[in-house]
Amino acid sequence: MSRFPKNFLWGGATAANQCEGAYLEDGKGLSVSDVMTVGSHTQQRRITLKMNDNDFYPSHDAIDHYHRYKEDIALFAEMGFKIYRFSIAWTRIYPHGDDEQPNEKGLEFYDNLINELHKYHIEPLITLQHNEMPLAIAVKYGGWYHKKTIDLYVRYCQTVFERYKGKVKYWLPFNEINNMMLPLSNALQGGIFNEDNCTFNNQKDDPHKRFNGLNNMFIASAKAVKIGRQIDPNYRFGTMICHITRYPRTCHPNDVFYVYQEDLVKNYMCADVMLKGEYEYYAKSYLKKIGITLDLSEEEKKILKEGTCDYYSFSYYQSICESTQEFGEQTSGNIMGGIKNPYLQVTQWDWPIDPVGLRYTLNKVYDRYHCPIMVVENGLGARDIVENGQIHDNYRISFIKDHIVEMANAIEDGVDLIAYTPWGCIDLVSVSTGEMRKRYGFIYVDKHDDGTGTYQRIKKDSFYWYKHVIETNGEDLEVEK
Ligand code: BGP
Repeated sequence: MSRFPKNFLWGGATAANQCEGAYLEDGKGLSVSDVMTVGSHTQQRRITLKMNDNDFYPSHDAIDHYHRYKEDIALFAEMGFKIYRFSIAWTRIYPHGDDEQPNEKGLEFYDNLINELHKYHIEPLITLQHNEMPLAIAVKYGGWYHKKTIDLYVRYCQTVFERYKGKVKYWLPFNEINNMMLPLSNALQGGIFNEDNCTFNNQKDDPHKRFNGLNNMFIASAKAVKIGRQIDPNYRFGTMICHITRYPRTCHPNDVFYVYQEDLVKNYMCADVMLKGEYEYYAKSYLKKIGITLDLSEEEKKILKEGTCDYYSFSYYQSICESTQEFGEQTSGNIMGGIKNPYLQVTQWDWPIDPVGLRYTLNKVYDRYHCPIMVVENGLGARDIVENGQIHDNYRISFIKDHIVEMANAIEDGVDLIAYTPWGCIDLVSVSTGEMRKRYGFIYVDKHDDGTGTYQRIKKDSFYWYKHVIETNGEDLEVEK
């Protein structure tokens, strides 16, 4: 008997800027991602604000999903997907953010995509901002720091909520909103460019702007949720948190308490605002400590309370260790790394592999919120080798298998886990490095870091394996081909 509930939503996840390409087609405007150059594990991506002829910008063509979505969705359907997480590129709907009318061609594209999903009974799960803010909003208004951006975002949401009414149930207002706790999210998420040229990991930071930008995102999310529910009472909204599970590196009480506070601020502060509708005591104390005053009126506080989310969703790739003491060896990770955990292996990109950390996280989160939970990103970024037209990615299978086992354990623990959408179910552009060679997919795409390739799609061994997992509702995790 499977430990997963009968209606468990198995699927996969992507984001428009990392897969669609067609970056100026059918009226689309430039997004903040369109000005990020390619990088690598050792060379940082640059954000150039004005595009240079000599630079390569991977989002421009990506994997050409814009023209190949039918083929891609047919492959997802063949694996048996019940749900597909994708993002709407804001710049296809309002190319500059403040255009008078929405761009009909952009709306049509997502009409077609959603209809294609319904053809195969796949539930859409839509992210409304996944690193796709119109660049024009960043340049003209200063991104999320400006209150005007709240209205522009809410108008964009209202447009798509009305257009796709009755066809969509699950929405995510923002991808990994808590990344705004870190300076590297200024440009890509906040649309806050404190300098013309910078690198992804090293941006000039003005914490006052960044935290007020985040505050404006909360208000925008709550307003959108309120309006969304009026448009279609069946809509369900979720948080999307980049959950970096943390362990104290030693059992020294100072380490334990330090990590406890880090965890509250970095992992829970944003979800608390979006699910409970207010800044918690520790969040107020933290902001005070770092000298931030929020521009948050009484009226806006009321809005936060009225527009809380229905479920908790998060990305989970790895855990980190932290300490108040100096430790030499470090590891990388999604958005941030930490002290090396001696008990864990790492991926080729130096991210620790920790399936039990997923069970631990699911339990902690459920204990706190008691609402349905979705794991909307998880997976292994690895180099794949094509041999005689085949990709034998047993390393990916074992990574995902181990995480599925721990999700099943968490369900047995009593956690209300309803969905699993592994990241990059089809190979796509990496956000941290801009590479193609860092592949997550069950489907290989013949596209390379320098932009060459045929775009041919090839089913990896993990494709057949995941299909079998879905067929058996997670009961049989052994390799089948
Ligand atoms: C998350 C982003 C995704 C995705 C993922 C993997 O932070 O939401 O867009 O890219 O990380 O990261 P990377 O692409 O850097 O391997």
